[in-house]
Amino acid sequence: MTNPAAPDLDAFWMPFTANRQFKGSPRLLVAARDMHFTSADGRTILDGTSGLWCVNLGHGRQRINDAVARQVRQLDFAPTFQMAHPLPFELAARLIRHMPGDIDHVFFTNSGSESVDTALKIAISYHRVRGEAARTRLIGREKGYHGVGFGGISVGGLGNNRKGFGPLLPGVDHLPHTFDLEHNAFTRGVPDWGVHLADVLERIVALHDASTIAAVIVEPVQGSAGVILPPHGYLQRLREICTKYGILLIFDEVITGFGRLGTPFGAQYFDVQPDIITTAKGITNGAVPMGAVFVRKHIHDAFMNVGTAHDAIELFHGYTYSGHPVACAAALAALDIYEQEGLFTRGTELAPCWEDAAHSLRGEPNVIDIRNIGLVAAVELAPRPDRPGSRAYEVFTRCFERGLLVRHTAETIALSPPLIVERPHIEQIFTTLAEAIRAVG
Ligand code: PXG
Repeated sequence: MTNPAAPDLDAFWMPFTANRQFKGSPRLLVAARDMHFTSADGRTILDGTSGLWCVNLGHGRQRINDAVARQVRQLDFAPTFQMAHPLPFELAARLIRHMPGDIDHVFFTNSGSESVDTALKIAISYHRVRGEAARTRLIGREKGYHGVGFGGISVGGLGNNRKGFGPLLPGVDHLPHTFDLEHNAFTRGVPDWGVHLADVLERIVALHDASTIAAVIVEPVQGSAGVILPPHGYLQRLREICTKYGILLIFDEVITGFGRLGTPFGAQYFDVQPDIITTAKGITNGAVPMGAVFVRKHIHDAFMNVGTAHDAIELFHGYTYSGHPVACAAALAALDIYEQEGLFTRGTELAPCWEDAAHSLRGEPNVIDIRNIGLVAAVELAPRPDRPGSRAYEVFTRCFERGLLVRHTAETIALSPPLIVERPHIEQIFTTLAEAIRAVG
């Protein structure tokens, strides 16, 4: 019989992974509870990253597990195309109570990538049903990560995720990113410098004409690119320019949603009203794949009031698993926990302690920047001239050996623990990380 802790590693083509390197020295996780994983060799690993930014409530939540088990026994699947079951209606009605402003409808997907493609399609289609069919251009941002669909990589701004895949979507332009060590290194929270970078949107509008632009999509805080924060006033400025020209503003909140910043969504943290919000990850606490796209009233209304026949399908878009019963059951149970345990806002309480702990790493060898917001932090390391990225990778492996899971991309170590994190965990995270940085230095 195959040992489940030591399977044959060959056939699984791993995502976003150096497969050959990994399979030479694998790191396997076999169990998880609350703040910790258990590794295949029986060690306890503190989860400093909520899995991949998704297990916001901590691992193995009984309420979610029970709900999933019950649901799969009662109704494993039901279609939502011209048919339905009660759960997505119940879930949608409850979710929109936590959304900012007049966001009042939800389209369900299965991942962040699908949420992004759905949002981009809704944006283009919205203008079309209103008689502005020329508004098809999409504006993303350098260093943006919007998943891996062709829509998402087209508006995304990470070169490695784009360069291998041909010409991508036509009619896409990009805002500049806001990463700047010269002005903003070691800023606590949101930096002061850089609001003028939002004004580049005016130039993009002048270049293409507003009548051709459907939407601007940004992450309120860029996650995958290594935690890049919007300068003070930057998102407000984007909002003003979008409003001025009738362009939809999409916030991709796959990471910033569900309490990560200490508010239910990033839109509330920054007090900026987007037209569409894309989500995934924390919606089910990562237990079952699910995503959701939230839209403001006027967007949904535009599709319902176009004057087409009552029996016409309003949007030719959807997934077999949109509103899947098991995903809905997991999301409803997760929502109970967010609400009952106050986890949408717990980040606000812990943020000062988290910020101090993160910035205590200033002065450690090769640390050239530290960034933080809510329960997110990033430590930027000086690249080795001959092998960029190798330092962060070594810090990551050393942390793992010492019982801490961190995330590394290029020269950034990113941290985003479950929102149930306690002060001793925070201390352990940054002590272990500091030791690893010194050892690798
Ligand atoms: N948008 C944003 C803002 C994301 O962060 C996606 C879309 C895509 O979601 P799916 O569910 O299709 O993967 C994401 C995903 C990391 C990391 O460590 C981040 C993501 C995924 C995996 C790793 O930075 N974000």
